[in-house]
Parts: sequence; structure tokens; C-alpha cells
Amino acid sequence: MLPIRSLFFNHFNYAPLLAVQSPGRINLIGEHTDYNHGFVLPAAIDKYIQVAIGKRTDGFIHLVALDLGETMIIPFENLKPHPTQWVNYIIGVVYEVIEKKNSKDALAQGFDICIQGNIPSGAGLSSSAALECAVIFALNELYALQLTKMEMALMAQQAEHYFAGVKCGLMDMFASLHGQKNKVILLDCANLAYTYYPLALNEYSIVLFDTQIKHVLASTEYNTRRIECESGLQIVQEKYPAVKTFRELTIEQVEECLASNHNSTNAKIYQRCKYVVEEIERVQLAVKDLTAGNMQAFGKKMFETHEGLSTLYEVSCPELDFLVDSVKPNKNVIGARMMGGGFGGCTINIIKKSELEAISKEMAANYLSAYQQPLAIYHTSIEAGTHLIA
Ligand code: GAF
Repeated sequence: MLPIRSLFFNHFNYAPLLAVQSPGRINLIGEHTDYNHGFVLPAAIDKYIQVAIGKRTDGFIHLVALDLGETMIIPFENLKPHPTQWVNYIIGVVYEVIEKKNSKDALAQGFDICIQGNIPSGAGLSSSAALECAVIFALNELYALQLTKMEMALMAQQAEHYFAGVKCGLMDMFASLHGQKNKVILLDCANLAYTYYPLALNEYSIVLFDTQIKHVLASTEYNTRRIECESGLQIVQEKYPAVKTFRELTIEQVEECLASNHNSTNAKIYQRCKYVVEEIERVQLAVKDLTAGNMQAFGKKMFETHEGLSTLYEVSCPELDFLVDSVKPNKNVIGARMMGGGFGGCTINIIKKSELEAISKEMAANYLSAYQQPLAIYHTSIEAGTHLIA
């Protein structure tokens, strides 16, 4: 990629005031738990979005998506969701800043922004969250808004809800902003407390296998899962009003209140809730494995997560299942599962370094012959979160 500051200069003919880099994320374990008051264990990666920004004086926002070769000019007044989705990731954040920080006057003159990135889109690596975080971080610096990283993450999440239309949890924005080199972050989504853990993989490394499937229904299904979980909780609360969130919910209560319903909607609600309760427990056990240095046990839990996501939560797809099933019997792959929202995107795999090349080659060949589709393979490192580019 060319330097973002030079690209900005070439486009607008003046030097930007600042430039920001914001990473995508992986998630080791804890999927679909963030919006259910559970735990997640993400990390920021070496794939990122960069933005360069400068101030205008005419009340317009000029957006340049360099990779798409698209430009948009949006009047600052009366911001509302835009038919072009990438635009929403930016103006959604601007809207949040105006609302939450009462900073309309500061921003009202408008700004110019150039965007580029190397996060494969639709791969489940959170390119949209990275863009939102890059923009809010840049605005925070440019207008001295004094926002904390957690405030920025929460505002970016709101932008995703109300402008992009996906009722996502906090994980992606949180990870992009808070990442630290070689560390995974345990986020307690009930109280937003978080702890960094070094990820010492020694003879293993993390590899992502990308199905290159982009499921068109992913955001609709995502929102449906949220509603199903909320419905399950409400049913349990009729008998156990003290259960306020999934954190207080036990597997026994799930069985007692949800398992015996016989219509198909309720059967789905039971499956969703069972998965979430099990996954919340699994993340906590996996962190114990991590701190004990028992990566074999950790990896086994990743396979269990995949099983739950595929059969109970039903957010996998044949291609993701194929990739996980193919590596499962291989003793040099200690853990694998689908990652992110689902219905396509990547699997995350922990593979013995010495076998990496051979396994990758074999997987690419098998995937091509099964689906007539090339497998994209990403070797990732864990890097720092959103920061200014010098
Ligand atoms: C997507 C969402 F954006 C996250 O909040 C999270 O729920 C994830 O899917 C599933 O764990 O990435």
C-alpha cells in the first residue's frame, strides 16, 4: 500500500492534519457471546484500515474510498443512513460524535477523508469495525474530544446499529481499539472489564482459511439470533425473575424452561440459549487452559465451539464445516473453528509451524476440488490497536 498521507495529498492537493491505522481482529474463542453478556477473547491483527483526514470550511464531508475508487460528498446537516453501506461506517460515527459529545459546532465545517485498507472484506475480520474505529479515533484527535477508547468503541457500535443496520455486539470495535502486540484480550461483556493475556504459541501459529463465501443473509440472520436469545431469556425469566442476563442463566434452567417446548420456534430458542450458556462457560475454562499453557486443551474447546455454532446456533455453512472437519483428525492442528458472525468468512486454526506449508497446500487442494473455489489463506500476527500513523 502507498502512504496514506501522500494519497490524501494527491487527491485533495493539501497535506492531511493526521492519519490513523486501525486493525481488523481475530477471536480465539467466545462467539456470539458479546451481545449476550458473555466473554470474548479477541486480538487485533496485522491487517488494517488507514485513514487520513483534513478540515474543510464549507460544511461538507468529502469521502474517498481509494480501494473502491469511489468518492462521496455528504452535506454535514441532517445526517441519516446512506444507501451505500461503506458511507454509513463513516457518517454513522460522525452522527454519534455529534449526538454524544454535543460537538456539532466543531464538526460542522466538514472534513476530507481518504481511506484504504488490506483487510479482506466479508472474511469475518471486521473491516467495518476497523473503519469505524479509524474514523472515530481520527475525529477524537482532530477535535480534541477527550474520548476514551471504550467510549469510542461504544459509539462505533451504535453507528453500526443505527446506520449500518447490524445489531452487533462490542467485540470488534473493542478489539480494534484496545489491541496490544502479541496479546489476546478477555473482555467481560457484562461489565466491560478486560484483561490482557500473552499468547505464547511456541511451535504453533494461527492461520485463517477463508471460504471466500459472502452470505447475503448474514446480517438478517445475525439480528434474528439476537432476538431468539432475548426471547429465550424472557421465557426463563417468567419462572426465574432473578435471571437478568445470560450470565446468571444455568444450563439446568435452560433445560427446565426451554427444552420441553414442542413447536419449532421454541426448539430453535432452546438450541440458541443452550449454545450461549455453554460458550460462556467454555471461554472461562479456555482462559484457564491458556494461562496454564495447555494449548491442546484450549484447541479442543475451539472444536467444541465450532460444533455448537454449527449444530445449535446454526450460523455455519457447508464450506466452513468442511474446513473444520478436514483439519480435525490431523494431530498437527490443535484447534479450529469458524470465526465471527458466520455464514461464510474464515476458520481460525492453530497449526504446528513445521506442518503449516503441507497442511495449507492440502487444504487448498481439497477445498478447490470440493467447492471449485480457491481457498484464501492468511497468516496473521497479533498487533497493536488503533493508533496515529507518524
Ligand atoms: C460479528 C459481530 F460484529 C460481533 O459483535 C460478534 O457478535 C461476532 O459477530 C460473533 O461473535 O463479528
